Amino acid sequence: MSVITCVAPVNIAVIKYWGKRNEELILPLNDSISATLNVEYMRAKTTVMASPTFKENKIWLNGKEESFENPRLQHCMKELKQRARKNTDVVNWNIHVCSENNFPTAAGLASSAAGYACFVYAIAQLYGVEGDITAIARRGSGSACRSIYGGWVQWHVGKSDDGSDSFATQIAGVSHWPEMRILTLVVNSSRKKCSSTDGMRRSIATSSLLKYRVDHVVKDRVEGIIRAIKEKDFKAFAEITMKDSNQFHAICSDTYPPLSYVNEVSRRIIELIHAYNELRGTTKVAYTFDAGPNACLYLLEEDVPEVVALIQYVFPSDTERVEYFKGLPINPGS
Ligand code: 2P0
Repeated sequence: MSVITCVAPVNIAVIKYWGKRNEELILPLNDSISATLNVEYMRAKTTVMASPTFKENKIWLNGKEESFENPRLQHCMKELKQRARKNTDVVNWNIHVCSENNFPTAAGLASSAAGYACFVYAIAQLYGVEGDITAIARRGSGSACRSIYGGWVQWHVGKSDDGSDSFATQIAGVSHWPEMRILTLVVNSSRKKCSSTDGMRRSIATSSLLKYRVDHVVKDRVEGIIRAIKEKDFKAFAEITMKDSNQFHAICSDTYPPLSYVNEVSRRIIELIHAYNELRGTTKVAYTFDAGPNACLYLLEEDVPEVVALIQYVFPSDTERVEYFKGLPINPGS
């Protein structure tokens, strides 16, 4: 029997991934950029047991047994086995996997990113896989490749048809911008109506704005935000982050039938942040929204107390169901 337990945090994209050019290989239409949270906060935890006595592979997610025949799991397993260190008996044993998230699953809070990053990392440890594993995590869920690293991470679109150059690299480590914090406002923790995978498929089929973004917008934003991160230019970073979030949700509206992930509370948060930045005379906070109504705020440590107080005042949690996690220092992933 061999047992291993790993944790992997969620990542919050500032340049969004939305749309695949190859569904089977999970190859994106554009580069994306994110920061990986501190592993103490929102994370997946996965235990993998391998034994010659196990009769079949099994997986439990948050205590509920799921099918191991899921094609994405199978793709990851196939690649991990191909890359396994030779002469490892454990590769031929069946495995039992238990994975749990300490935050709402499939509520637009990057649960699949943390889950697949953790699954791939744990089995890579078990099999003695060496070298880059981000492209393997990508086969589970695109955004999972970014949760393999801590700090600031870029998932490269790649040019090849086989996906060999579509992997993630670290732009800067966690210690590069130690004052940065992420505040997560849980507006609604129920499961989203349309999964990211289905939503992307629909956007590719119907949204001309998505094509415009890929052809004319993202490249400059990627260059601009990498520069802003490297120079720790919060104002430039925040502006690109908010614009990219807004464009992603504009693409959702441009999709037919439209995708609607943000809600009235999300829109009030957007207005509040712009009003706050105006009042402070400079950009102090950036919002970003993924495929759900929950807001992620990027801000610097010195502004956390005032912004948390403001959020509590405007959205008392008992009436608006806006909870907040504490300020999140961005630390290395597993
Ligand atoms: C992101 N999202 O960059 C964007 C922003 C949602 C909005 O990555 O189909 O769950 O498994 O590759 O990774 C969600 O996409 O989709 C996502 P699949 P995934 O974080």
